[in-house]
Amino acid sequence: MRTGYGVAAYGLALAAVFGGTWAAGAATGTTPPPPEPATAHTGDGTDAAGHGNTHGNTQGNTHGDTGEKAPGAVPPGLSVSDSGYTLVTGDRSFRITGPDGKPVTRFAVEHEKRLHLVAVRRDGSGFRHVHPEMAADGTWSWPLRLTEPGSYRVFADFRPEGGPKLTLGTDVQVAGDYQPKRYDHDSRTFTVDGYEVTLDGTLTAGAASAVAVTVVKDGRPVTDLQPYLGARGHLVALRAADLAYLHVHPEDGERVRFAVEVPTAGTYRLFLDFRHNGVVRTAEFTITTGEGDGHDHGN
Ligand SMILES: [Cu+2]
Repeated sequence: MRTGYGVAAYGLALAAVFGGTWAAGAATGTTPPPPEPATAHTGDGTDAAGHGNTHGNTQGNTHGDTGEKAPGAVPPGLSVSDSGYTLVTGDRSFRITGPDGKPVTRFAVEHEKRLHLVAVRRDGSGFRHVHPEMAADGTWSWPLRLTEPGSYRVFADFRPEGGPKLTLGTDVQVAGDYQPKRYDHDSRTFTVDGYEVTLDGTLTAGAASAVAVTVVKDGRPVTDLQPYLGARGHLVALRAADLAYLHVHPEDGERVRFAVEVPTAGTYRLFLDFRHNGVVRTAEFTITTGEGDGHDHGN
């Protein structure tokens, strides 16, 4: 099953539907998954501001290239440099340099932002999704406060004006005693602030796989999830083995459904940003592809 909006990464398609009324209140902040400090994300500031009043259309968005990647193509997020563009990190700032070597200053707005910055620790914990500010010279502020020790993968998800959709990645180290978390078992239900979020479905490598999302609070289905950054849900899927990056968005419909296509068999960490009562929260899941993967394209 293919969907009409942009597909960011190697043919992964997502169709998520949050039924009910869309409200357009202001986003007041985000909450990271535990055990990250509750203040870590909301304190980033840049992520909390400016989302409320500029909800774009949620369909026909311009996120991502819709073209198919060739089989075996390297997925996004694994390289610090691609198509002449490079992610250059500095002291509490970063830049995207272009093919001419100069900082890029013009970015296309996608999902209401010129650049989406996502970070996750290499063990698959501590997911963040923030939106830094760019100075006129192309220098971006560094909005991440990474407090837990470890090695983090940081992704810059953007499209330079006139250029290709790109996700560049780099590693950032936080000194200290690193106690990696293990995600050995699939985890399809995540509870955050009383919201119980469940992913149902099977991921099959190389094929569109239906995944359904259910959000329940106080024993009742939540049917009035709000737009966030122009969509009713944002999903980042990371291949656990190497943190290859997939960023996908929902489309309208009566039920919360995803059609996810992952490139290879294996375990994926999935992070769903959703918004309700003006607050963005993240649910995280671990899903391993089902039987039959890796042999063919399923059907
Ligand atoms: Cu973003």
